[in-house]
Amino acid sequence: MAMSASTTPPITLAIAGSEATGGAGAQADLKTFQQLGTYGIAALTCIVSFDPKENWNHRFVPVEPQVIADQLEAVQSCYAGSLDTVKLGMMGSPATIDTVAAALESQDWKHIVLDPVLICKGQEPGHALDTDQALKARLLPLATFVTPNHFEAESLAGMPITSVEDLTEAARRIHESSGAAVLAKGGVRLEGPDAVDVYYDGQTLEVLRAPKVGEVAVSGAGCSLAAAITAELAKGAAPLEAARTAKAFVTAGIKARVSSNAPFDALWQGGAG
Ligand code: PXL
Repeated sequence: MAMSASTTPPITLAIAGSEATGGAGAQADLKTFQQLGTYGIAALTCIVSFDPKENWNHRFVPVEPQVIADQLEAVQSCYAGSLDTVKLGMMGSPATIDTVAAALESQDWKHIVLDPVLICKGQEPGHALDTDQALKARLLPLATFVTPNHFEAESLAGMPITSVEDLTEAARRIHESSGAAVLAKGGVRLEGPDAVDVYYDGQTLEVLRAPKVGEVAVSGAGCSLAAAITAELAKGAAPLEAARTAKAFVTAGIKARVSSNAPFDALWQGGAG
C-alpha cells in the first residue's frame, strides 16, 4: 500500500460524461473538486463534442458498459474504505445507468449526489425517454441528494413549473419519491430578478435566492453546483449548508465566466478566488 500523506483530502468521485470544451461534465466536476479541496476522480460515461457546423448540437458517444464497469472497478478497488461520496452526472443511456447502478450497489456510500441530466441536445427524444425512466427506476432510489434543473424537476415531479410555489411543490414531490434532499433549481427559467432554488429534505424547506447574472444560462452551472455540493458533503457539511456554499460558488463562477464562441459562456470555478 502507498504511504499516506500527512493531510489526506476527502475523495470525491464523479461518474459523468466528458464535454471537451471544459464547460460542463467531468471537466467541470474535477475543477470544482480541486477548487474546494477534495481529491477529485472521474469515471467517464460518454463523450460529448459540440458541433460548430451544426448549430453547436451535441455529438454524443456512449462509453461501452464494460469500459464503465472497468473504470469503476479500478476506482472502487483503489479507494476501498475511503471512497464514500459520489456525484452522478450525465449517464445518457439505460445501459450506462444499469452498469452504474450495479457498481453503486456493490458498496456502502455516505453521499450519492444525483444531477439528473435528462436530455442533451442532439440525442433522440425517444432515447431520452428511456434514459429518463431508467434514471427514475435505478438511480433516484439510491440518491441521497438530487439537483434537478427546471426541466428535470418538471419531469421528475410530473408537473409544470412556472412559479416559486410550483418549484417548492416539485421539490416536495421529488423528496417524497426519492427520500433524498432536493435542490430544485429555477435558474434563469423562472421570471423575476433572482435565480431561485428550493431546498427540501423532508424537514427543512428553504428558498435560496441570488440576483440573476444576465438572463442566459451558463455552461457548467448545473454540473459545478452538484459537484460543489458533493465536495462540501465530503468535507462534512450538512446538506443545507452544502447547498448554500455551492450556490455562492456557482454565482461567483458565473460572474467570472469564460467567454466562448458557443452560444453559452462557461462557468469559471476559480471565480470565488
Ligand atoms: O450540463 C449538462 C451536461 C452534463 N454532462 C455533459 C454535458 C452536459 C451539457 O452539455 O455535455 C457531458
